Amino acid sequence: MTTTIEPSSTLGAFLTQDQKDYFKRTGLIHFRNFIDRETVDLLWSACVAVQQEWITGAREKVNGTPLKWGVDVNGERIVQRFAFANQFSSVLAQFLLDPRFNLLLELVGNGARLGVDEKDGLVVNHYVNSDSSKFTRMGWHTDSVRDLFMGKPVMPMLNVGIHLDDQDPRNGGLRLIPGSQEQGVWGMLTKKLSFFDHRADPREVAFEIKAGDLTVHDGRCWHRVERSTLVGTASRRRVMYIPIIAGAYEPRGADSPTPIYHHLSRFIG
Ligand SMILES: O=C(O)CCC(=O)C(=O)O
Ligand SMILES: [Fe+2]
Repeated sequence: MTTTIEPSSTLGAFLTQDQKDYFKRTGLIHFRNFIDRETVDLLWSACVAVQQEWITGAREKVNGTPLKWGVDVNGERIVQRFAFANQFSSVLAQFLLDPRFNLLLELVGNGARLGVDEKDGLVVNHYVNSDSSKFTRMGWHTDSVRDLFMGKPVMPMLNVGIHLDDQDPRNGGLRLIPGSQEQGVWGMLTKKLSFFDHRADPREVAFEIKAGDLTVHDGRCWHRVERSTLVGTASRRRVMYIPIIAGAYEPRGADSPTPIYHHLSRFIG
């Protein structure tokens, strides 16, 4: 049985030494109740409004990043992976101004910032198990390997997850190998076949998630999303990610090219 990690003590006005040490050692941290259920609903409504705009405009990409389209349990078209959602919604943009995000910058150090217009901006993943849904899981990968695929050096990067659904780890959800942020570039390229390998790993841990929780993981850690054992609405899992980035400022815009690995992702699911 996969170990479920314990949530951290509450995120207060500053990160405690214990919280910082834990993150440094494991490459992950889980905070309960970052936002309340009302805010969860508000954020999701904002996502739905963005989705509606993209349906109307038949949008395929944002700033070069392809959107992942799918079909919900009721047959309606949905976006299963949003990119730069914050650039289409003042509610989402405002949310990212919450000063508590700044506390997390310290986990990276000098020059760290929220990637509101870099990488893929605010990503929203919407997993659901249905006959026609294509997005139900994600294979092992490190987020930092995307830098390598783009021919860039690996820069410090964290991924901050804001969870919009409860997730009982016995049914699926995020899996991560603690400590794997130490592996170096060679490990990222050779230890697993990125995005294709879905097999459980004896070292992986799971998360007992409540809607409104926040997780942070180091971009160099191996992680994956296990497909829900449930089907239909009960399998729904929605989570937003905003990166924390350091190094050269590299905003993306309407003319940005599509990263090559997105062409690859058509073949995997
Ligand atoms: O859905 C998740 O919790 C993880 C998603 C992920 O790893 C990614 O989008 O890179
Ligand atoms: Fe990831």
